[in-house]
Amino acid sequence: MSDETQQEEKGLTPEQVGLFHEQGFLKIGKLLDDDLVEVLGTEYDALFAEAQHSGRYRNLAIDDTESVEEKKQAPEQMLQIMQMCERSIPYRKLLYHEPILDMIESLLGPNLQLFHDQALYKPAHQGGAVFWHQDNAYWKCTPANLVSCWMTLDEVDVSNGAMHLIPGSHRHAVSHDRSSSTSALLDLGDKIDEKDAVVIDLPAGGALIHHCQTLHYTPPNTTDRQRRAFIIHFMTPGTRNTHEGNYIGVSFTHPMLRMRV
Ligand SMILES: O=C(O)CCC(=O)C(=O)O
Repeated sequence: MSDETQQEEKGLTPEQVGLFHEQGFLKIGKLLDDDLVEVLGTEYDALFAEAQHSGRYRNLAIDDTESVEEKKQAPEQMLQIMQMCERSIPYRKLLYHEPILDMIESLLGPNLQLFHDQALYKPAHQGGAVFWHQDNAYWKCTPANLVSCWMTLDEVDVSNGAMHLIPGSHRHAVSHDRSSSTSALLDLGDKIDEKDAVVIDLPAGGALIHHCQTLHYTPPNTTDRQRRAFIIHFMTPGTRNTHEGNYIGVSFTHPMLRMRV
């Protein structure tokens, strides 16, 4: 096989790129092999156990300002650790996983910088929802072209917290309100017609890519199966955070992940 042919096989096909631009998301299916899922799952469990002990996590289902005890005892648990890559070598290594970077390069070009990563954990029986939103309503980044790779460590379907997305919604920014039930989340609530949503089932080690303006939601998890997800949010260098008005410089927190300048 020639180098040229091998090169063509990397990343997304032109059809997948076209579908991403049309829908604002793309289902990849199984991406991470089972050995890697095992390593990441063990690390995930250890980091959440440590976080629930130290308080270094958020429960997005309740108010941002609650104490560790209140976070733990809340009836709904939508648990978040930001920047797993600053706590864990396997998660730092995952940022550089070639098959992920090849796919993102197909969408953003060869210079890729980390915006941030996060783990979003819905424990069995009491996993809370992430309400309808566009990511860039939180981030306010410009240009609004960031792309996220959402990965699962468990089999995920509609009953334990699968991703719901509205095709084509990435074309326009929508104005958001704070949720009335938790100050941690935005919520578009009844502005969304759920009949338009596509629900993405994935196996453990599965992946979905979405644009930062695609409207999405994940429902509560009331099953006896946990739902562990991990997300890498990618940007191009020169992205500006309009909260602060600054370019997001290259740093330990926002490393370059691939560079061909
Ligand atoms: O994992 C979830 O439940 C929500 C994920 C999400 O909102 C995102 O990928 O931006």
